[in-house]
Amino acid sequence: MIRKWWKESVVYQLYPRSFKDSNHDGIGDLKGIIQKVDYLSWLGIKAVWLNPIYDSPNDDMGYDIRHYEKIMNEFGTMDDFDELLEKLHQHDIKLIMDLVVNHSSDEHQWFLESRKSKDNPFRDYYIWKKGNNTKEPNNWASFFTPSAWTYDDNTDEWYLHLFSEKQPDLNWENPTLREDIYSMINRWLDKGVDGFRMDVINLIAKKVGLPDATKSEDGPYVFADEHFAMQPKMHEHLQEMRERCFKHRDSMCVGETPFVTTKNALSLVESGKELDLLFHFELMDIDSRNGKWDYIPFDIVKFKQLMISWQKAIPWNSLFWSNHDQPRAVSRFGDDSNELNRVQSAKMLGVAMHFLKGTSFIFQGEEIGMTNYPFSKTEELRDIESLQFMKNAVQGDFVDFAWRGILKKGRDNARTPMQWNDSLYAGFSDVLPWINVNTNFKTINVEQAMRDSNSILHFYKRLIELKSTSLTLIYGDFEPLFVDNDSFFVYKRSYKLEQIVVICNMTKEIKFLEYPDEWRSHSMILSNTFNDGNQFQPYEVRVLMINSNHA
Ligand code: TEU
Ligand code: CA
Repeated sequence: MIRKWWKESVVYQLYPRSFKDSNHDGIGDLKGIIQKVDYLSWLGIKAVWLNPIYDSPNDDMGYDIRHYEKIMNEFGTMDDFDELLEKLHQHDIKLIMDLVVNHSSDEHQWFLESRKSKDNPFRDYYIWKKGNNTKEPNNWASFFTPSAWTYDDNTDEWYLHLFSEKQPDLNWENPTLREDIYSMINRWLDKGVDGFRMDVINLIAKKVGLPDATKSEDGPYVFADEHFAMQPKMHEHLQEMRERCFKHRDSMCVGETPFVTTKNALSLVESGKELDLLFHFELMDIDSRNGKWDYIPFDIVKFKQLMISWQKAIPWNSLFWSNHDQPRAVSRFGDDSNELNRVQSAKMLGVAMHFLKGTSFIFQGEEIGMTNYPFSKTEELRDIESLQFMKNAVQGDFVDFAWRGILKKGRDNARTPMQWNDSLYAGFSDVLPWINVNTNFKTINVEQAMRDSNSILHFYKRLIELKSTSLTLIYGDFEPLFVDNDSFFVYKRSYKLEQIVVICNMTKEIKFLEYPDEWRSHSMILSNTFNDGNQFQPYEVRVLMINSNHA
């Protein structure tokens, strides 16, 4: 067991645009975060992952970077950043930055040069290709636009963008580009940054020749993950990056790796020569049928199978229910239909996920059980993914299906302002925010939760304390129990003589579960009811310390 700070730290994912506005423009900023470091410290957070704060036109909310070493104007200055970093470190909190190097903004100096001419020195920083007569070079679809290619008539070639046309993919086959990326990373690390969350980092290598996707999906454009995800050259690039940037540092790298599976995940994290951690998407796709918008209900049995398989597949997981791309966990996997169920299911979900083996990532607002937003008109949407989808829906006449999908799975659900108190705009700002505050902010906010000892917030504080201090919950072995039960998620964590059992009734019904004899003597270390016995309330969670010497 090799101890690492990032194995013993609960990470708080902070979406700066929606966290706290300090200068009355309705947009969150770094000075606003500085004001809240004491709150994060009180919560017991030991690391913060900041979504991108770099200069950006915000076509994709900062995931389209125009300058990798300048702070986005709306968020403040590099002095603000230095002050934030110092304050976090003073509170013994590490800082993980977001590294978006699969693509840049089309307003990045590199791309402005690259598109000037075919023989420009920066031409090969990006992926350009002649078309097929007047058509795209291949049939690849983009995450955000129908085709992954946009024609540039200045040089009569097309450029590749797996995301929006304002996010041209960088050409990782170009060693000069790679050198520029590594020196940028090293300058951030030399400033004292403690690691990176690496955006779609397993997409950086594309199959040579960029062949057509072979999947038999209907429609002119097809998702080509077979040609741009987990390619062999990706491992070479990650190993080179590790060697050039991270090898001699006590840093953490977590890769956001769509399409990764339990079969190939180990290749990214086992050697220590590539990533420390990865985010897989299999839980995030659990309620999707044909794509994310085709929502199907959450299936507990599938959830259990998936989580158990991932606990076994890699030695160290990343544990998260949601992030800035996903709907709110309590609305999606819990029950926000009434106050009791919201509170109980949020607490149960927190334990179910975060007491598993791995590094816990808590998304801002999860600790107070923030819910999805009741969007009702397109003007309320801000996310390029949802806006593009709604545009396609209007053209394709499937608006009802689109609204159902956006309400359930739209990324804006996670991006409404943090709810600090019951004042206008929830204490996030004193002017109209860039996106609507959730209508329930008067009852769901940090100040209210602070006053209520039975709140999700106080429960999360205790949960975070246990996850940060118990060697059993950090390093203990994982053993699934009652595997075939379709209502309870039960598992044991054991380390040396200590055994902790987690029992979650994941349903909204009263359910029964008999304790095995060896659990008879136990103490309750965390619960959302403090009942005992074989009857479990809806969404009841219990965490037992088994007194092994009385076994
Ligand atoms: O997300 C990658 C990604 O796959 C998501 O776009 C996901 O497929 C989608 O959001 C599901 O709804 C990363 C960032 O987290 C996301 O915010 C960016 O939009 C994207 O990359 C491009 O940088
Ligand atoms: Ca602001």
